[in-house]
Amino acid sequence: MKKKWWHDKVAYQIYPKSFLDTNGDGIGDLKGIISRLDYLKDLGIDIIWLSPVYQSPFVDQGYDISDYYKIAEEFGTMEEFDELLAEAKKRDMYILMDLVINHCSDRHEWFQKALADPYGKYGGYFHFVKGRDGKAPSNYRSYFGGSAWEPVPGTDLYYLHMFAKEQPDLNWENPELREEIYKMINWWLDKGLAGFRIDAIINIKKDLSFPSFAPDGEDGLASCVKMVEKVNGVGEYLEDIKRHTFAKYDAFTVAEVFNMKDDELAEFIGDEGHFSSMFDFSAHTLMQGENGWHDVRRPSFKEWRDTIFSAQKRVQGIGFEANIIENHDEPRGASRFLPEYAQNEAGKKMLATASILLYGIPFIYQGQEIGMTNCRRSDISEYDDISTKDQYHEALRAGCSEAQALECCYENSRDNARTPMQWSADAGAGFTKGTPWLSINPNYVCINVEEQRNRSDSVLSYYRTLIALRKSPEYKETFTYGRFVPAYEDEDEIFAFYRVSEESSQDILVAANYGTAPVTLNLELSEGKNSGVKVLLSNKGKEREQEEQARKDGSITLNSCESVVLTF
Ligand code: TEU
Ligand code: CA
Repeated sequence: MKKKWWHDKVAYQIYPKSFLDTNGDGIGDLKGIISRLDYLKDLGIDIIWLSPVYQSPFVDQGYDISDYYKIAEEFGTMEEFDELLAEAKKRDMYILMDLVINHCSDRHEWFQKALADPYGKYGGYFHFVKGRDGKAPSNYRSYFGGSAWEPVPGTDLYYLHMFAKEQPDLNWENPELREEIYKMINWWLDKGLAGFRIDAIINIKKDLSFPSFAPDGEDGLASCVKMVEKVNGVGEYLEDIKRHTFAKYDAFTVAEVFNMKDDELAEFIGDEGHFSSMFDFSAHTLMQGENGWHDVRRPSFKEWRDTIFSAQKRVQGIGFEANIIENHDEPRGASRFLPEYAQNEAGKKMLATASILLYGIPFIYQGQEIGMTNCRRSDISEYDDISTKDQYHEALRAGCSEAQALECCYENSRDNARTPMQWSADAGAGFTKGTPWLSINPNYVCINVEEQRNRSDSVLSYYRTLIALRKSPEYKETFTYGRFVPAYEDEDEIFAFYRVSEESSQDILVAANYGTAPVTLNLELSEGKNSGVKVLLSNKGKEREQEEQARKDGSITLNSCESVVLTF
């Protein structure tokens, strides 16, 4: 594998609206981000991904862009953005923006002009398609519910929107549109961006005959993802984008790809792949319900572990995936992946250990480093997220009571991750002096940065130590390039793997006990190697006694919610 500048980096996702508000309007802003760069640097972060900060009506929280060349007023100015770039650079940090090019906002000038003249130049920027028998061109259901087609007023045309109706899909078949997008990407890269996180990109390729599919719900519609899964040829677009933009800048790109075909991994993220990296969502997809949040299933610990292990094995020798516990579209990982008895600081550290030390680029989502959790709401009106509202009603339609539907939202809502960052126990959680745009999780009084910052056994301190270990000169080679090898797979409640490096001749074992009973693992040491065991990290501060046991007995005992990182 060719070495790249970003291989050994640790990344952090900022959801700007909820990060830090400096002017009291209840909305996070660029100034807030600038003022916390030192906090992130201290945590060990190299790369920062900003969820969209472009001008937007915020129907889908900035994923509906009305001007790709402007910063949203709510967040600040272009001067402040430039200052953010400069301040990051001073600290050897890299900024990624979110690239949302499958669709734009219906408020975008292109779409407004298209509506005014559907058969003119800008009509061709979108999928304006004639209805069939006075109905929509096909039976697609959008990702946010309802038909993916919306009538174009005053015509017999419909426009396609795979997400909200305020997010019309762009027509990638049109070379003029592609040119416009490339120009825009290069404009940002010229400013000094390090690259992009690329939104929903697999959707850009459409089957222009827009075939209908057998309905998969009582609404008579079929998920639009069916068309995406069937159509071929997205790779040509992706290659074209790369060649005209990213490749010229050695940019780092991490793509949001669902529904990739199995044999396409190398094509996507191999040495010459379309992207630098893409997220491993396998554990998240495993948790999805077939028909929505009301039938989400709770997989067993083993299913979850084996899913992550398969993804790790699959990517070996091909490229680097980006590993996440959570993001702005997912519930909080501590609430989702930890059994009830492990939803505490030890459990959160255990979860972090594996995620950060897996093979790939770790991405931490804001608040994960202090162990933020899902947030309970007592009424649907307290949610903001468009997809939460859709899923709530979907649950009611499927026969759930209001209380049950709310429970689905508590467990799955995207707003769980979008509540304001908990900086302190002050009113407004240190996030705002005004009224927050989305109400703060009441547990901010105990879970917050200020409380954890100088407490040496806090989740935050542990993240700092964990990242420092991953990046330490001694172990960096192994944690970056070392092979992933599963360990103790026949143990039902142990999550364990080796990182093995021929280069540094190091073997590192990472092991965690997700069960309730203690487990003793015999270390697979060759004769006389006991004395060489070194415990690098314990989530319970038990480095010394674990090392003693390993050296004496060649074994390690992990109590419930205990994890260890050791080398031999
Ligand atoms: O997400 C794409 C995507 O597929 C999501 O719709 C996902 O299935 C959903 O969030 C699960 O509830 C990206 C962004 O990450 C998301 O925030 C945007 O809403 C979406 O694209 C549209 O831009
Ligand atoms: Ca603000």
